[in-house]
Amino acid sequence: MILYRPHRNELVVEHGGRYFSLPDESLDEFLAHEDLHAYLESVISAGGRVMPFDTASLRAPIGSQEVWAAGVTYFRSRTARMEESKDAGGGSFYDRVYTAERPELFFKAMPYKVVGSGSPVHIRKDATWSVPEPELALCVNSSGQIVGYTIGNDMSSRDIEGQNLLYLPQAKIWDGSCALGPGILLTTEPLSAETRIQIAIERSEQTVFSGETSLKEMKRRPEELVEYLFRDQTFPFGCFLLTGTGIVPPDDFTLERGDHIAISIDGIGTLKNHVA
Ligand code: DO4
Ligand code: MG
Repeated sequence: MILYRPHRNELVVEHGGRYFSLPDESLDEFLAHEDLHAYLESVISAGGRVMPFDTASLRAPIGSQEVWAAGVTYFRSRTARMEESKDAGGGSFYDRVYTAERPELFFKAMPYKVVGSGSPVHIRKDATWSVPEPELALCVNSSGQIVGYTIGNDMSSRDIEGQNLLYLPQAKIWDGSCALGPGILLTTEPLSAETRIQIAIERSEQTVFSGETSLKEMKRRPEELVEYLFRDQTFPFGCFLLTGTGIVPPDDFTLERGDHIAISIDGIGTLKNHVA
């Protein structure tokens, strides 16, 4: 697991419960290593350990990478979008993209807009129906190889998206609308289809929504999404790609300021954010 220690702005490798510092190395440089795993082994065997540190608040594990997202990759997402856009006649678009060969991919965030675990996410002031979208995020290097995984929150304004499909960028992009973390699980092995994605939202210490899905519910393969994203597009520093949500709260649910959102993915950890 690669973590970003916030105050020192330092990359740290967590391995077997111990922390190994990578001073003077940015995530951009780190991801550029041709054989990342051999490099990691050399870091670990060279020692250079750091003391355990407070992981309650971490910088988002991102350097200069753009963040992109896939949509309607789970049946649950298709159904929810069809419902929210039915008055605007958008329903069939979601059904069609769910079954189409080409996936829905959209731009989500510049790195400076991404928050890490422990930092606040925001809801739009002009939105009335706001939800978190818990998603597996792929960490992809500049060659288009998936080198790791993290957790993403694709915060969304469902009322704005439902009014008109052309409002999608406004329903998806604003300050504090994307969270990534807590760290990057580095592996070139695909994650098991049994991997669970879970979310719990607490308000005044009560759980007001919880949900769960697993990667076997995802209709598209991660490699397929990456292949489309890299068509005629270069990412000199690599990129992050959120793979879509399979958990949608009931239609009467909207986030409120002060809510605590915890998103967990087996093998990766928990991304925690409160709504500011
Ligand atoms: O088409 C709208 C976005 C869908 C999305 O973000 C998702 O399915 O996760
Ligand atoms: Mg999404």
